Amino acid sequence: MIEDLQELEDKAIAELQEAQTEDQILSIRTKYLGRKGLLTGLLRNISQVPDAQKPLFGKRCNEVKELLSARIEEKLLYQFQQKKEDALIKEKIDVTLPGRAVKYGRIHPVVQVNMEICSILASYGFSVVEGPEVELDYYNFEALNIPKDHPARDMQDTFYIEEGIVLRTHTSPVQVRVMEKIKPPVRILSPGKVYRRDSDISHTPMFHQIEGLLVEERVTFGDLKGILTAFLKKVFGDDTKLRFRPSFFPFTEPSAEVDIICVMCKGKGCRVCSHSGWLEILGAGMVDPEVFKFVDYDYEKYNGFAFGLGLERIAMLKYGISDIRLFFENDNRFLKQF
Ligand code: FA5
Repeated sequence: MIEDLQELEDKAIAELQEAQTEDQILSIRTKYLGRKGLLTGLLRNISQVPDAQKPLFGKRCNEVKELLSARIEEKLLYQFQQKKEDALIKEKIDVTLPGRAVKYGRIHPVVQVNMEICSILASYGFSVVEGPEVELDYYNFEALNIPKDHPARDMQDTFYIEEGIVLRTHTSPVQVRVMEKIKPPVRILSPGKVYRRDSDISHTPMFHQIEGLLVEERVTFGDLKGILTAFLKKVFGDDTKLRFRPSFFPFTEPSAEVDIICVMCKGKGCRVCSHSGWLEILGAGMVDPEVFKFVDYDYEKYNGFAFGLGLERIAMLKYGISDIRLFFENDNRFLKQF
């Protein structure tokens, strides 16, 4: 029996040397050391060993078991390391390959124009304030001298949230909110989104305006004209042609609209300017004393002017863009030109 043990050990070691894969090693372990394995079988037959040899046989069995277990573990570890090394060689990364280029975003042209205009107006002493986009009917219309049945409400097709609450149709409600809070002198501008039921190549349902408001003593229409002309020449260049046209807004009196010569057709008339040669970019006027009454300003002492300009229109003119809707399509090929 002791000789059988030696033979078993030699065979197992030889088979282990031949084994190439993890599966082969594991099956050798089962064959010799498993519950129904050859070594376990020999041990089970210990009753057939003469009594005198039993301690030696038992000892040898344990030695063989320990030796085989150790060799099997060694071989498994070797196999595992070998596999890891093979994988490392196969998955080698070429660190000299150039990396993928990162695509940088650009500042949206409307945001660029907004920043430029705000910084020019800030240099005239105007400071930026913001107002809510979901607005009370009171601020959007009522306190701007546009009562419920006033025909001027039709000028701005309104999105209603519910009775008495609208998506603001212009930035002018910020005028009232500011005047409710502070006493003159006032010099503010308020950029932001506004909403109207309107859509064609020069109108979108959401667009951006900048509101300007100045209230002091002895302000004249000449001051308004002077500031707007100086500021528009800074934005569009000194030789830009602009015109002031008489207009009507319930919250300013007198009122005007300012047009810039259409950059697409240089004033000849085209689809973008509705064949007029001009594009309207802002509305303005002297603050109507009726509005001052709503905010408890002394309209005998103070007067002022206000203006509201359309940012997309300005960006269209500045960059020669023929369709306002391009600003909202988020096409990278369009946006990366600015
Ligand atoms: C107003 O919204 C007045 N609140 C402006 C104002 C302020 C007048 C203060 C007097 C005093 P108007 O509806 O004209 O006015 O709009 C002002 C500018 O917004 C227009 O000149 C135009 O440039 C732009 N605009 C108007 N509707 C749209 C639209 N649907 N899409 C893009 N731009 C528009």
